[in-house]
Amino acid sequence: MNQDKSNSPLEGDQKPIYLALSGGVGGAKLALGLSQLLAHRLFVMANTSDDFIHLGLNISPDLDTVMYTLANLNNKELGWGLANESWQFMNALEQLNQPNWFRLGDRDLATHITRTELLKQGNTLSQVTQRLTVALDIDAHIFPMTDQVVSTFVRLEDGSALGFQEYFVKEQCQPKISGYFFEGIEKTKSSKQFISTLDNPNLAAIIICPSNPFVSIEPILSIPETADAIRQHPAPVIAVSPIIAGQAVKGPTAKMMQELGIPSSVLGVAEYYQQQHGDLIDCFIIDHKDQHLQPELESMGLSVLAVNTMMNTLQDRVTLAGHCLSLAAQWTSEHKEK
Ligand code: FO1
Repeated sequence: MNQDKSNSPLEGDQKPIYLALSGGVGGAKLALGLSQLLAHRLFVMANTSDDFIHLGLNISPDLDTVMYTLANLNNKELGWGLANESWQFMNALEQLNQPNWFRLGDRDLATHITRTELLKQGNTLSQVTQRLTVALDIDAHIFPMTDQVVSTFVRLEDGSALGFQEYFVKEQCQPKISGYFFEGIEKTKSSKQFISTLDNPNLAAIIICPSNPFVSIEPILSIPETADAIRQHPAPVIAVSPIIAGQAVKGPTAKMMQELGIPSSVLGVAEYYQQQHGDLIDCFIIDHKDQHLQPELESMGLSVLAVNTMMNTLQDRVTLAGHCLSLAAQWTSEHKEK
């Protein structure tokens, strides 16, 4: 079992390290590809504004998806939770007429019970996550974006607000949204691992995974001082588009874009990031189906690479991860003085 989970630069290890910002499924797929190439040299900061308390348990869906995927324990059919799951607990709960819209598998329950108990004992979410990743024998360093509580809400057309899991799971993303907000974000601080990863002289690139730009990546970048700290870092910031030919591979990204009045295309994603965060992103990886948009993206000052971004197989994930690393190296050699 890998016991070395410290975030300090490994002694005598001058090899580059990489920071990935990730939401759930799409982000976890790229993180898996990166972890195959980098092992302990990969640092994954996951969104925690999807987190909520359900049936008294602290659920951290994106941390869980990244952890289970990197441990190769993820449920590939569902896209969340653990493989080889059983549902005795849910069946018993239904018999007691308790809410069953959010499904907790019998094996998955162990994670939520452990997290809840360790948090109750006074551990931070970062400490809990570190214990879980060590126990699951994951080489990469996975940590939450913050140790404070942040909660995503979507704004509905009638002006009311709906908690993210209720919108996403209970309502299956059906209601039209007019916006979203992250309750508590202004009081949060970046996790210590984020700061120590940015301070690590071996940090070679920051990779924005192909996760939902609005409700997965935006909460991370909205933590006070986070986007500025990333922008000021000399390493390139590489974003991988979550949109291919106008469609999201999975999840409500394209639907949300339409409802928010943002064109559902790689251009819409790039323009959104630029409007929110200026010149934060240096390089943009798009699918070759969107290659015709490359000149327009380049005119926005982005270095663009068009490749296959559809990650169906493990090999697809590793290949895309390899493109991220090569693009980072190329950008760095061309921009020695950022
Ligand atoms: N997603 C679902 O669509 N239905 C569920 O019942 C469900 C349960 C669940 C339990 C634990 C967990 O960590 C995640 C779970 N998810 C479920 C996934 C998750 O809520 C969403 O995919 C993310 O929040 C979006 O990134």
